[in-house]
Amino acid sequence: MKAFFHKDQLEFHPKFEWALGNRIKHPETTKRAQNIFRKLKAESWIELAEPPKIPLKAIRDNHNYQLITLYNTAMELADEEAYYPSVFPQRAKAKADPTNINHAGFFCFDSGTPLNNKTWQAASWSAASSYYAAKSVLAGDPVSYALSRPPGHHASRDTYGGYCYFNNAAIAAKVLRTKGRVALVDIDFHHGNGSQEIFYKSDDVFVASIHGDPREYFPYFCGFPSEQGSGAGLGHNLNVILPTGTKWPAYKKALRTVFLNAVKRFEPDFLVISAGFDTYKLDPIGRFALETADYKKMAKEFDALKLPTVICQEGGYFTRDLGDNVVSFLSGFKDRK
Ligand code: Q9C
Ligand code: ZN
Repeated sequence: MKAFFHKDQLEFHPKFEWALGNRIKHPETTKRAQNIFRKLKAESWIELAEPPKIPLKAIRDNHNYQLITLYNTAMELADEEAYYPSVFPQRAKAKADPTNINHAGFFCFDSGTPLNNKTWQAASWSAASSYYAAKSVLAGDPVSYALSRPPGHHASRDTYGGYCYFNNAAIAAKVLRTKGRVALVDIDFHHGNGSQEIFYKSDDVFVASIHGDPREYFPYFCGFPSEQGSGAGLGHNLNVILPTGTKWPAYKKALRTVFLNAVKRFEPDFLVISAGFDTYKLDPIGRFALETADYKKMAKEFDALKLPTVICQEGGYFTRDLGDNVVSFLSGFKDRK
């Protein structure tokens, strides 16, 4: 199985985030990616591959040029400087100017997702990892993994937040959709609001997310079962909420009876998995209670669909066990090749 990762994804070091007025250490560290990389390297059946540069068009297919311009504006920040917007215009009259870093708040929806002079570099290489993972699947690989860090599922066409800048899974889904119907399933602890928004009106991409209750957890404002898509996309969006503390037996039950049944009914040709591991029992942010071995069991449920599959890394913040959790998950697809 190929695993895509580019070293420059490590150049970005968010230092802190604001959590209810407190300055806390940023959970989305380079150590996360390094831990995953080290564990992948130890597995002989995993082939690490460095992606080439992503064509700008592949980013622009998913994101407004203003968002790209903003990240390029941030490249002019001094080393060690980071921009955290503190003004988030609501229904403002003035037009946003993404060449002015002080307008970042127009595109940003939280206080945990800083911009600095390396954001563009890391985020575009992260997008490249998932873009080429999707390309490899189109070229015949049954399953590919993208070590996409920074993560992506909270980023929409023109907004960033939740540690996400470009929606890596959506970029992969758009590559695959040129050749058929795509199911994008999101198993991160948090609702994948960006992916939902990007494909909300699409009838050829089914988006399903299984997550903690948004009334209690990020992103708070979406991820409810009533959000089912609109226009041609009506019925092609699914949100499943599980209670705090959920363990594998209850997770599996929801996965089989609701989640996977809906995916099968859609009859997809390809599968994209937004794979977050903040559902882990020791995760400092997520509040489910899955164990390392559960990720292999979960992967086998997806593997049984027998679809060409792209797996994109999302969250997971208990760094010590993150790589083990990723390898456990990927091993559930091992029999296919
Ligand atoms: N003090 C992903 O998992 N804020 N993003 C949490 C914790 C945002 C998580 C606050 C969590 C975003 C990709
Ligand atoms: Zn998450």
